Amino acid sequence: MKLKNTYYPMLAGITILFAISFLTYPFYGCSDSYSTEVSGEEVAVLTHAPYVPSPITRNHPTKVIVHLETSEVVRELSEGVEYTFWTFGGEVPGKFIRVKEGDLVEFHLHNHQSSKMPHNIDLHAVTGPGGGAASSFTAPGYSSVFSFKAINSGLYVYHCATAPVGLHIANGMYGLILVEPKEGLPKVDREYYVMQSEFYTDGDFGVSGLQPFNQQKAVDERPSYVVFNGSTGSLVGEKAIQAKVGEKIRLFIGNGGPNLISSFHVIGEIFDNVYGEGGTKINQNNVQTTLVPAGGSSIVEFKVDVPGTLILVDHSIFRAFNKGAIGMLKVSGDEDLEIYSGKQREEVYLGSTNNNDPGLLKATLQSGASTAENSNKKMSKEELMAMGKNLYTATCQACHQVDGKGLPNVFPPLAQSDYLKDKSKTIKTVLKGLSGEVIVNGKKYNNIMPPQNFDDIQTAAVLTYVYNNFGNSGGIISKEEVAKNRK
Ligand code: HEC
Ligand SMILES: [Cu+2]
Repeated sequence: MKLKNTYYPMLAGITILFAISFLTYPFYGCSDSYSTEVSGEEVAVLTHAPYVPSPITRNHPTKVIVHLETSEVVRELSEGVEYTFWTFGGEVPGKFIRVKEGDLVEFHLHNHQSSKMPHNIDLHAVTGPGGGAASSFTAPGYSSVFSFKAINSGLYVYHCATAPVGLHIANGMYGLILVEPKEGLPKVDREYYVMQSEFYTDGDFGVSGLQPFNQQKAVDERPSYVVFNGSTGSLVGEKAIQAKVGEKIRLFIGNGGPNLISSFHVIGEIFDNVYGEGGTKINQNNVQTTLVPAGGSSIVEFKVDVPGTLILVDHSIFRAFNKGAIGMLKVSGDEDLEIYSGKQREEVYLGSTNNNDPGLLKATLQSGASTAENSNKKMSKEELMAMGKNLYTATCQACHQVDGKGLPNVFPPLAQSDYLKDKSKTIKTVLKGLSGEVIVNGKKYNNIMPPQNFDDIQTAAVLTYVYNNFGNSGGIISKEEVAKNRK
């Protein structure tokens, strides 16, 4: 009798267990059941952005030993602009850490002996005081060790939380830790790590030299730079991330802040899946722009269907084009003309608005458009310059910038550009546009400048303006010279 009483609940228990594993089996999509017991030990392999450690294939939690070193280093924030970054792993953002739900993480935080500051680490994946910060305060030349169990899966930001916290974060101390759910994430072809953040420098965007941190700008939330992966060109040109047509891509996106929220968008692509705020559930399909909070993350997945360069931006768009928040994903492979045709034709369009609309006339005049009067009379250099200035402001400036210095890797400079030595080539560039590879002052560009719909006098005016500004050689481009190059 007694025996029966004890066996009965056990049997019931076994039945329930069986039912649970049967129910969950199809969702996990793998035949190996996941053990919950921690066994074995391994040392985590960490990666620098934009790379991500490989998916974890083991079917049991383990003890994972993580070694991460803080150091203070001078590196380029932008072309010709240096900054003293405080880092996790020698670069910004910090190294990517990948563990699995249920893992027991033994964390070794090392502070390089050359550091001037103590540092610690707050991992948002940790359940416990300060996310680990309370146990990891580490002076230069020391190490701290603490352990935590990765109870919750998800994509988490980690950062330094040593006072003054704002300063440690503003100087680059953040990164991502992925706690894979025990069933793993769905298989994709490529995974990349992209982390946005801002920098508050004394000099405005592009001012060269070693730039100190500016406390007032940080408090006012007025950054000079908003970047992906720690510098303006980190995902541009030869450093662009790559994919092939037909592949599924997963981006682990983080935002170190310290202040701004990112409206993360990929120009020319739609996110098939979004794991909102870096949680483990796909909570949206077919998303154009996903919000990434400061100190937060997002995971997006998409299939690339056609070749070309996709542009990663913060869609708070002046950050992208004027503060650096721009990156590239280059997709190679065969065209699919049904999904995207490319330009099919170009034809003359005469406009549907009334050409006598006073607003239209005013805008035309203001933009420096030539009039019949102008194109017949001989204009003085001053008149050319005035007209050219209007034209430059209304068109060229959008790409080549107010100071004529262009944007690194995207728009070449007109300021002291060696390209301008060849006047005929320069005139043709404005008349006919320019595309394909071009080298300006030793730097490679491969972009498109559309032809400018200017007549001879306008072209002469804007180029005279360019030649007499931005530290260029001076001189006059005459409308006769333009006419000769038009053909
Ligand atoms: C929509 C953006 C855009 C606009 C507007 C634009 N450009 Fe460009 N420009 C470019 C790009 C991009 C290139 C480089 C093309 C390449 O990579 O093949 C370029 C190249 C040039 C070059 C040769 C390279 C160099 O830097 O010296 C000149 C000269 C030039 N542009 C002048 C002008 C002038 C003058 C205007 C205004 C009338 C203008 N551009 C308007 C984008 C633009
Ligand atoms: Cu720190």
